[in-house]
Amino acid sequence: MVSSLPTLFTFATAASLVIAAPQVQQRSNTTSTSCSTVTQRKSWTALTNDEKKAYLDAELCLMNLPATAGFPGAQTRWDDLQFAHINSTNVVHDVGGFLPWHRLFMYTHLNMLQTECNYTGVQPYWEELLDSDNLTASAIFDTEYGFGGDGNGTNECIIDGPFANVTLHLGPIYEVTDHCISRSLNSNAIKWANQTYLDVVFAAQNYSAAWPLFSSWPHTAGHAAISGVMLDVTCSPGDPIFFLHHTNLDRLWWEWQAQDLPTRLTDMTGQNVPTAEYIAEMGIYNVTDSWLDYDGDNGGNMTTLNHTLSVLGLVPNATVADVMDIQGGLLCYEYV
Ligand SMILES: [Cu+2]
Repeated sequence: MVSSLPTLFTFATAASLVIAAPQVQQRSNTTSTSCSTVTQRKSWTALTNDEKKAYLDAELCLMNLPATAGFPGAQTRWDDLQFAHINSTNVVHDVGGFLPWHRLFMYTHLNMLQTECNYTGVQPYWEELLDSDNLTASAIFDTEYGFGGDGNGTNECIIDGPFANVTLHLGPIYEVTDHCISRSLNSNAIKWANQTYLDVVFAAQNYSAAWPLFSSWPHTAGHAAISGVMLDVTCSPGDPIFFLHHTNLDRLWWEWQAQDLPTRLTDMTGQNVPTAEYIAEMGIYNVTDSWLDYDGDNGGNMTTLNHTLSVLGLVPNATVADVMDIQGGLLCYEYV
């Protein structure tokens, strides 16, 4: 038996909203290429220490590169990446495009590591299932070959590992403030990543049934288990664990898709606008009509394969169709 759906994220409503409402960009056609060299994505625990170090160093590189996108409040490339999530929050969560957008966001992050920080390794994921009985023993918290451990003190700042001295500039929510990477490990929340919940998710027969389950259980698990910055619905990419967590979610979605190919390469649906309840609970902006005019779904509130996915120009806009297949051309990877 599984318990009822957990609340996705909880936090106080932002006192001041200083970041502009979502920017929209015209879609630029993605050049279609074929997938010939398939790259691998591996569990963090499958990397050698040297490979782990290379990934952690590349993340630090992005955190130290100056911002170039012109986003308000962003000082570093890490901030630029985080801003694309912050400013997209209300159109990429609690919607059908949730999984496709985050798939493109994982691609964006890896692309920045490769092109701006000379990273040549694989994208790792956090295999949360394996840590669902013993969160604090996870290898991802290693202080040398991992992301450091729990937060400490009233601000819950992390105090060890490669990112202990990192200053984030965006957040909480839509605010612009300097703050640390905070965590508050929650061993109860990681249970939503366990086999009991995965079995329910994988039993879903279509995307309509599956996406809310992915969102509620394996998705919430990692965010709430790490907590702190990771529990901030807009700013969670400030903690580099975000990218291991969402790559794992992407892996799970792909495994679900792979259970019924090719049908699930085109199975897309869901609302384009989060529920009013979700918007109020999260304290995020309402979605404007201009978004619905622009998003590729002809003004309707149902996500289609034509739906536009934007990371605000960090990589060219794509459509949902462009990311349905992880070896479709734009994307070219496999999970091992
Ligand atoms: Cu997100």
